[in-house]
Amino acid sequence: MRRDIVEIKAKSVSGFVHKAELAVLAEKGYVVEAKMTIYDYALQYLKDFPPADAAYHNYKETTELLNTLAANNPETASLFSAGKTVEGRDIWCLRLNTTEKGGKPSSKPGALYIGNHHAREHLSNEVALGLAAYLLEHKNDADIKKYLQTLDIYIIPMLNADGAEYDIKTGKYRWHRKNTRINADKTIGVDLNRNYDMRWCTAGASHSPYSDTYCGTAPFSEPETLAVKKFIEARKNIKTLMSYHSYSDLLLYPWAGLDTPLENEKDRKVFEKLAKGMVAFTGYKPEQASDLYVATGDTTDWAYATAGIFAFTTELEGGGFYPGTGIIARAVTNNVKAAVYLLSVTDDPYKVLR
Ligand code: 0X9
Ligand code: ZN
Repeated sequence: MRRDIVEIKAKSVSGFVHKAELAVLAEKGYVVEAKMTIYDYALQYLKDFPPADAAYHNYKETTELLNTLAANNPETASLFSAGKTVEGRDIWCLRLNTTEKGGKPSSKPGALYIGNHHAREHLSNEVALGLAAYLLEHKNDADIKKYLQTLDIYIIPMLNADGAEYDIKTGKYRWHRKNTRINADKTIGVDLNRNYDMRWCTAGASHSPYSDTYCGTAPFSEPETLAVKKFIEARKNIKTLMSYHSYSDLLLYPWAGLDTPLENEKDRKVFEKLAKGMVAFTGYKPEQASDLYVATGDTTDWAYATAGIFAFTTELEGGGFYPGTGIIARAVTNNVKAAVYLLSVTDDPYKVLR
């Protein structure tokens, strides 16, 4: 007999049986109330990075760190949910602002940093978390203090929390990019960086659900991108945005979906100047996003076109999606400097032209 009883209650038992045993038990009059494969049972307990990459933060650790940062800095930080993912996880947003907390509007110029649009780009969560930790650790430095007092800073480190968890949940990386929407054909995921409503799905994106660049059934069909849309539409004060991705050592600016330069020459010059200011710290290559490849429906084109936000994509370093833990400290240090530079111009990005 292949049975392993784990728990005996008054009217039921739970444990492990070989699937062939189920019929034998049924014959004896037992009723199976619930069952799952031993594989699914094990999955419930894995859900984490491989041991060598344990320094990366999974969703639970990300949530805990954000809560700790907010709890330890109540005069500066507040944590709130910007919406829910497909699977119902909270999309956490840490706000740094010495006067307004939570969802309360602010008229101070705003900056928004987002990580982990793409599931397997775990370094992007680390950089966003590292930025949050740095700003709070240095809250009494003269320059940082000024930004915390005069700006409205938002950090959403793990937009695609479902995808990030899905990528690690077997204990081995799955190379997953998209969210975890179950599509009509049962394939998994929509590419969140093709789901924004800007020239949606007209180039560099696919209508095929199995594609890694599947744009979804409609613009903003996904709760994660819809959360960003609502977030930005509710906060007209946001002037700058950084979306962290990996990997290519690049700093990209609109257009992503058109291979011609931004029509507004003044804005194009601002983008170029700001990019130059940031890459001085990272050593990344600044270029128009479409120089990498033309792709429509990304965060930055939409944010710039609809809200006039100076929105950038950073393609972090590391030479791969899983560059190990050794890269984290350096990537955080340099990208924090670039992010602080972006804060230094958020009050009036056009000042770089003067
Ligand atoms: O393709 C993307 O969404 C980004 N690259 S990634 O390897 N992280 O997936 C690039 C987005 C910028 N847009 C364009 N290059 N068009
Ligand atoms: Zn990406």
